[in-house]
Amino acid sequence: FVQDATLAGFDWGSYLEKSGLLAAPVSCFRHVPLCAQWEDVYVGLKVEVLNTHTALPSKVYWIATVVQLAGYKALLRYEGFEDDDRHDLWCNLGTADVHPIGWCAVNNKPLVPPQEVHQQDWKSYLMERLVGAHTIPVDFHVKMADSLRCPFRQGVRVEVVDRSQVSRTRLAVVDTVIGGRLRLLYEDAGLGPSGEVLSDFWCHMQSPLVHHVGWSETVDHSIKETDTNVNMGSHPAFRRVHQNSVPDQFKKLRTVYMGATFFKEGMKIEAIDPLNLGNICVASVRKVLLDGYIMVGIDGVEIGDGSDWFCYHASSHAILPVGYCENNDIPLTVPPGYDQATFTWPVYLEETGAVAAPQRLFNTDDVGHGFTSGMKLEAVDLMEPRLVCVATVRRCVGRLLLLHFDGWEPEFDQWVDCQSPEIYPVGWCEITGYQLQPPIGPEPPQGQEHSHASKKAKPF
Ligand code: MLZ
Repeated sequence: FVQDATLAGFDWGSYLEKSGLLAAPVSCFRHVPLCAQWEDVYVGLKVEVLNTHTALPSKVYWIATVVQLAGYKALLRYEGFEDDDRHDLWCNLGTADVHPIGWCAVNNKPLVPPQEVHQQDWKSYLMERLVGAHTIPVDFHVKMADSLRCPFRQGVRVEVVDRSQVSRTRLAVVDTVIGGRLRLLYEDAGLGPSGEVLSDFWCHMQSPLVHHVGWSETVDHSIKETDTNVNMGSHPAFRRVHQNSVPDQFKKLRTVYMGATFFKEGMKIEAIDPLNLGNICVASVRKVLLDGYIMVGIDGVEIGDGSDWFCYHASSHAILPVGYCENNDIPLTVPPGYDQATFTWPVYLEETGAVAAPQRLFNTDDVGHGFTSGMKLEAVDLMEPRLVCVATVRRCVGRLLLLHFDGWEPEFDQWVDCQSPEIYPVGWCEITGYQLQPPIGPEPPQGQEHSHASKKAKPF
């Protein structure tokens, strides 16, 4: 079920107009291009933009005002149309021919008003309109280009979670990089009859699931031994000289003190189920690794051999103190045999003879992220991490966001961290050239759900 939004006729501008024009601002996403510049981007800015209302054969420009912002998208109104919104156009500020005021003069480009606008004395009209007007920063596009640079190339080796067994990592090689998102090929994934890779994994370079070569050994995490009988040599990503990734290429996690008061094996917690990201479950610390990492198992559904444990860092948003769901009005997924309505932590702890992990070990700091429910964005479906989809923030609880994929059943909803590198502003796919998955089914997104979803794919 993979689609290309542009080919499918999806257009963010008209979609937003139908759904209430609310989108998360670029400044909410710390890992994306222009995040730091975005405090200088607001409604009322004036820019010079390609004039599409002209019969002239050559490129000409005209001045326009930002009348609406939605992620990277700006709704622009050409100077001279005053209150007439019929010619407004959505532009992507990261890609389009949009420039600061003065750019045409400096670059010798003609400023020509739209045909429909009749005004004799443009010079004095503009002078009057431009006095005191603000424009986008001069280095906007330079900053854009800078931030799209990425320390990963085809052929770089990493350690990444093994999608066929989530408790271990596996060596993989970068095949493709788009917008900082990596397509990773496991070193022993195997090739099909026509040379296609049988198993791959996508994640952002800042994802907590990807690490430098040697990481697993360093923190005492299990890693799959590469099956040397599988030869990937005929694939382009493997023909390159392999270059091992190093710690500097990855995001530094906050250092945690692991003294006598750290997580201990057997302690109870609440945790996001890595295979059902919409569920927060009763869970246990199964093993304490090094450098602040722990292995977590979901109570009552574990296979028993540890192969379904999942590694979370102590600073992860995905592990929560006992009582978190109750305090925040989130339905807690309880172990089989328990009833959500009657489950209580004190009784459960007593029955299992376990203790709750102390509250202070968790990173539940409210970070003041700026997301609110109803905001649209582009978000990775982490169960199928190649897909970046049209999504809506459904709830905000502390640093957690519950994301809904437009057009899909609520079963597909996922809890993510507000600083997840796998969520992007509206228009990010257009800028990076990543394929966007449009909402499925007919358009109207106004709150109501449709029922076109197929069954949830598991695992991943
Ligand atoms: N194979 C899956 C794709 C689901 C993608 C959902 N993205 C929100 C299915 O069709 O069930």
